[in-house]
Amino acid sequence: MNGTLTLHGSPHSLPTYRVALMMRLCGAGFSFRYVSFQRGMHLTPEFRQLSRWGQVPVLEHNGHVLVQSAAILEYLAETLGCFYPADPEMRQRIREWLFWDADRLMPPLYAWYGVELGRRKLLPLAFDPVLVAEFDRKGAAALGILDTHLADERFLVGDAPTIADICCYADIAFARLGNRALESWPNVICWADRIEALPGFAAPFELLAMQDAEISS
Ligand SMILES: N[C@@H](CCC(=O)N[C@@H](CS)C(=O)NCC(=O)O)C(=O)O
Repeated sequence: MNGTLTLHGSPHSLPTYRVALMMRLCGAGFSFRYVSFQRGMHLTPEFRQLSRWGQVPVLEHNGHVLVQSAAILEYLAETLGCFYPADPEMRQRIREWLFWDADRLMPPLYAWYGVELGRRKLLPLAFDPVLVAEFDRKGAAALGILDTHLADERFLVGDAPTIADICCYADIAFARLGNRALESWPNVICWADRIEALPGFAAPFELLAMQDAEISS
């Protein structure tokens, strides 16, 4: 691969983690630029120029500026040639998982992390119990779908890990950081173990620090 990869994001950001994990599992070194929400770095004109919706993650590569973690995973899969089978049918199924994740899995599971940070007073967040019950209902429904699929499959698409697995796995990692044990979904736990056994795997805060860093392959 030509050119350097620069990831802008935060260790507390689930979508930042999935992009970092992808590069790590592909053995691609990258520079990390920490965007501190606490210091309002995502609101600065410099950052807004880079990220048109003002969100992390942003990946810079060879003059390209990429946003939206699932789209970044597709770009990296093509560019680095990993976790992406060539078969168009399989790519279609992978894309369907990426969209399903953004719609159904990531929102409630990431919300659990926010609830936990608020509960521990690490962030000034407080959620109405009705809202938390809704996160629980939606999270359980999505995990149930994942668990049923994984009852007979080792990975989400085909018999090897793809970007669909990396994308959805990040939600599991953050659900656990949100103090959810997930024992009601045993197939999800076994699948997560398989991802965690991949060479180069690193957990969110092992991979990214609260400061700029050069992360080697
Ligand atoms: N769908 C986006 C979600 C990105 C996202 O929600 N980023 C959050 C941090 S995890 C953010 O930048 N929030 C700041 C804001 O929206 O002002 C992706 O997958 O990249």
